[in-house]
Amino acid sequence: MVVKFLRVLCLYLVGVVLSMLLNACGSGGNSRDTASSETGATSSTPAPTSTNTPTPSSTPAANIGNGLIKLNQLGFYPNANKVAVVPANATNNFALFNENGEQVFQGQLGTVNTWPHSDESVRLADFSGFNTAGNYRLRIDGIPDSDTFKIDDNVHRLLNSAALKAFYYNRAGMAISAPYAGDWSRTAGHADTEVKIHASAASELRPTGTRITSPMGWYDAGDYNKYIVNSGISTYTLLAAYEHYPDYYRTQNNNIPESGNPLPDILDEVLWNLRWMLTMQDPNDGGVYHKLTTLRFSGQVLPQDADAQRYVVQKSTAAALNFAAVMAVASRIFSEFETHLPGLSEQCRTAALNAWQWAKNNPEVAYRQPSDVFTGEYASAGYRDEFAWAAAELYITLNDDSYYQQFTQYRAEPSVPSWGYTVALGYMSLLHHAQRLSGVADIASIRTSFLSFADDLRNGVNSSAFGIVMGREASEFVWGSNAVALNQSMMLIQAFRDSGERSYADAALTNMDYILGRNGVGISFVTGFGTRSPLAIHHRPSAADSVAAPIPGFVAGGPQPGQQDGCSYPSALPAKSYLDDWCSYSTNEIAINWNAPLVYVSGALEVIF
Ligand code: G3I
Ligand code: 9MR
Repeated sequence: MVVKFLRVLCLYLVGVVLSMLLNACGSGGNSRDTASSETGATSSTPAPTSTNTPTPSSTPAANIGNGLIKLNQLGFYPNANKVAVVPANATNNFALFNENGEQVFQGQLGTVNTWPHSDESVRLADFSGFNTAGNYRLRIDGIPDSDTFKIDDNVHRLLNSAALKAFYYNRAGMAISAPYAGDWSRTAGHADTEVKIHASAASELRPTGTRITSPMGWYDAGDYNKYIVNSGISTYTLLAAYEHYPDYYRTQNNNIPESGNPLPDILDEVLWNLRWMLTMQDPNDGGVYHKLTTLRFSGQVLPQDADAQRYVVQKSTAAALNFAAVMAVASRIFSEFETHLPGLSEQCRTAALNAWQWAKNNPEVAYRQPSDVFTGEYASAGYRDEFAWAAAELYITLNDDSYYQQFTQYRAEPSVPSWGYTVALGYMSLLHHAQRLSGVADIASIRTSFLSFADDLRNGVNSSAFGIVMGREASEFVWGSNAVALNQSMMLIQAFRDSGERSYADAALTNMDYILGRNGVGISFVTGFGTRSPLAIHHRPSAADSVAAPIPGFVAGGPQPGQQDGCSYPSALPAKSYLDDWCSYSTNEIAINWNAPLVYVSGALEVIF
């Protein structure tokens, strides 16, 4: 750990020194040395192999450059909008240079506007009109050139693979081995074959201390626990990615142990968690345990060294409904693969129905953290949104009108989904299946509600100084703010898919630019991707291993002003309150429900643009 800390410190210092040097160069004009250093730094991006999968680079690039010009550090699609944010005091003109140092485009900066969340006055450089593939830098007199970026048809393809691969790296109960993980291989931890029933979960047939087996699943985040509520939205989002873009995912080879079997890799990944989720249902009554956890968070150790007793804790209404919704979706998707997975679809269907029934009989069972348990809570308040979502999925899968009536009973207007508020996921599924729903479904009203919600998101771009959707309200900067941005994009993509209206897809892309550099701190928030990306995520496997670079493909939680971890932050501003340090679990942790929309959105953009 100490060695690791020193390595990261060294890299950081190298970065600072380089950055100072680059600043010095930049202040005297635009230097070609700056350009070559920055080009070198992009080698942290995993390179494609012959199987088109990312080869992780375990030597992190030093975070160089100063990012004064903020843009998507991976780049842009030829046929899509291309925008950078630049300081307000820049001169009026900007130009684009190719790798040979030739100017290929020039334009005028937009008007000065202030983004309140970072208190920055900025102008936009819009070079959407330039669409030739290649490597470029943006130049403005008086400040250092931008990072080198690409204009490329597949600019987010490797990111999409890596974001999905991150789930593999977070698998519980499996050795992560070298052929798939390179330097990040590790031995298995958390077999979860001797999990105890916690007192809060005791029943007549399973009294306190009963041992059950509940293996597999993904670790939730930087911690090693497994939570049903958060698995709900995460697993659903990956299933939806496949359900909406099956052709894209069928051809993706992500170099995981199951690659090459009859299932697309994304479904193999989902299965690892789905099989665990199935074990979380009490077969005696259909209820679902809220979480599988140690009593306290482990130290900064690898999975195999975190061996405290694990428990399943209390059944809850939210867990039952998240479970029911996911099982309903899984049942319809895995019915396509009956030969490879005989009986799974039916098993999921029965599991969904039993959980739904439990929730109907127990509609208000809140999760209350027992006094001896100190890990994540995921205690959502109010379950109408989960009832509506589960009802929508059961209606689609079973084609039974009574579940549509249930959906209408619980339905609320859509909003950006999160682990605690999932109603929009029901809308998303209903819109996707609109063509094959029975006559009882009032698709016109679902569409009207959804598109009006999407219009509000899309219109955010016009009033944003950064030209992005994220940041319509300061309240969007919550714990996991990057997932707010990504889920906004996922919603906009639904509006695009339903209406064919291109401006929704354009708006979705602005938030991907935000995640990858056009943001308050000018970094790419995804490990291993971009010129400057997080090195010290709050992720136990990344922190406790002997590899300098963090595991790639994880999106950090992102800036938010809560600072609940008590670390020392550089700023209190919502969009700048971010710290690339293990200490910062409230801005620099990673989580499955944040990575899942990264997968969905990056894959969708690859298909759309
Ligand atoms: O709902 C209120 C809202 O009404 C209020 O306006 C707002 C003001 O800050 O707060 C909202 O509550 C926040 C809640 O998330 C819902 O967004 C809390 O402040 C915030 O502290 C809470 O953060 C959660 C965090 O756990 C602490 O409980 C995150 O959403 C959640 O993603 C995170 O999840 C953890 C797990 O517990 C453990 N595993 C790691 C994982 C990621 O950090
Ligand atoms: O590591 C924990 C992280 O996964 C959680 O999201 C976070 C909030 O619940 O808590 C982290 O654990 C911290 C604990 O809450 C307080 N002591 C320090 C722990 C991290 O080092």
